[in-house]
Amino acid sequence: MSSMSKNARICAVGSAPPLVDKGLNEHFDVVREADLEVRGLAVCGGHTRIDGAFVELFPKLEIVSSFGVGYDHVDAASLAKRGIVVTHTPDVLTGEVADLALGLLISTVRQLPQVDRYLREGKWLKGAYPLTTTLRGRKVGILGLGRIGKAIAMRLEACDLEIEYHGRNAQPDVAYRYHPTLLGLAQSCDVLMVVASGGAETRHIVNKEVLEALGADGILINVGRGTVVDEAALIKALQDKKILSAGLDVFEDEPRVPAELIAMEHVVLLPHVGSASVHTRNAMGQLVVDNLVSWFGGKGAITPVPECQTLAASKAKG
Ligand code: 8YV
Repeated sequence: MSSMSKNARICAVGSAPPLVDKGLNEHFDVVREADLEVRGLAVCGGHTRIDGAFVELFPKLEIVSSFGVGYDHVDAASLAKRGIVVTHTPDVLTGEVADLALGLLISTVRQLPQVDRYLREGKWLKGAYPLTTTLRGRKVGILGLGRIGKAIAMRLEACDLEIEYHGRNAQPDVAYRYHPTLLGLAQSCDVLMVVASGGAETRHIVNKEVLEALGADGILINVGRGTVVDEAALIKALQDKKILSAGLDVFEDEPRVPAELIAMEHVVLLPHVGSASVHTRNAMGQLVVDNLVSWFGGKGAITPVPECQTLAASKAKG
């Protein structure tokens, strides 16, 4: 790496995985506290909101390299206005999260964790596990047909399932039926697969009305962000049997999960593990480092977030 980047001071925010720590230390002068000379942030997890007020602590800041494809903890629009580029880690986790989403759907419908517990508790010796509901004949509504949504759709097609979707816009190159409203999608489907990203725009859009529209056989799967679903409304819908079940990898106030959900035997709950394989987390971590290395090597950002793409292109030095 050029001496140019070794001279750049980077502040590591949150708990960086070992590979990120190693990469940062190899290429940069790394600190853990705000410092007037910091030119880049490496943001890995944690609950710090990276907004205009936070970046005032770093007057020389040029780039924020964030771990994860979702970046609802970063106010990218306001940072872009200040001339700070934000990057994230798309693509490298797409297949992993899509695999998990399919697994979670099958686990929820066929009750795999419950069936596993049944065997371990010795109950099979006394009789067969009760018959479950099925994936056969179901129609899946995808909320958020981006990179991950499309990878999930591809897997659902292989499962011979009908697919429809809702998002900001209809996508002309996509053959699945588009619903201009989320309620319309929920009325038409009996599985709602939430892949949408977080933030003010999507907060609680999956509400009581949407959940009830799925019907008594309805299944909610969420691998996007917990804030997209009104969790209190979901708990009520499950308790009142307005929907059948839910498979959740994300929650409103992680890592806190409501006791009401934990008490429900018929839901499947995962601790936000969508991208959590060694392979994929390493690829994500490498991209956090690579964005900084590329930037301070004068080659621009590799994966700027959409709000910063114009800025990143105009600032690319090489
Ligand atoms: C990560 C995710 O677990 O990429 C995302 O947006 O939600 C997950 O892949 C998370 O970002 C790690 O903090």
